[in-house]
Amino acid sequence: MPRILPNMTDIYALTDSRLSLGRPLDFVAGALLDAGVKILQYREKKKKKGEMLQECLLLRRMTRAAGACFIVNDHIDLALLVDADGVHIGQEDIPVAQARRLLGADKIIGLSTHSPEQALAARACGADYIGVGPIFATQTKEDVCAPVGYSYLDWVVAEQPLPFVAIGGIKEHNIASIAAHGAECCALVSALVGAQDIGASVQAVRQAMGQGRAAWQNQQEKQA
Ligand code: TZP
Ligand code: MG
Repeated sequence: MPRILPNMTDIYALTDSRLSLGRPLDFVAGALLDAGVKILQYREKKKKKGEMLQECLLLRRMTRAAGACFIVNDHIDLALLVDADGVHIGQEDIPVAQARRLLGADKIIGLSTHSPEQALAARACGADYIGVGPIFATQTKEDVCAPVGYSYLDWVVAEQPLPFVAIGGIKEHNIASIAAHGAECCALVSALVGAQDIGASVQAVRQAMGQGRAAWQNQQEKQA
């Protein structure tokens, strides 16, 4: 039975200090949480472990106070040390089965996937949710694979039961379309932490997503 990722709807925000317009993490995370974001992932690729630990402690305090889920990218040790809700790992990181041995049964493990084969494997090895993408081209991730577009997303919506989050190049102008393909949760990095007004950006993204969801639900009802 997959663990339930709380709040796996709506917006999944990721940090990236390099895109945050020089603003400190507490400001950026505070703006996201004040705007009602309920899943926050700490994702920093270039920092030293000691600084990352301090930042994860800060985000654990802030997410707990806000009733939000806190996920750490890549670093199982940091997730354990700060009692995060879980980790998010990629295809080339420590495999899910080994991550599970370290994390125990109660922590959430998310796995990035780029193909139906990887989604099926994620389920078989006990991932709790999958990342689906990159849907569109993105500058945010180094070593990113080619965009998977809507074809993989449509397969995931139709064929696989794990909770999932769509990711990669998702912004206010295209999120309605992703929701209209059946995605309930979208991960955004640059569109949120890089916004001048983070709260306004969350609201705009949420509203566009709501329109896409309504279109998806209409279409489902017509087909029923
Ligand atoms: N995994 C797949 S694409 C991506 C990650 C972490 C980066 C997404 O960033 P953005 O700025 O929302 O395109
Ligand atoms: Mg990784």
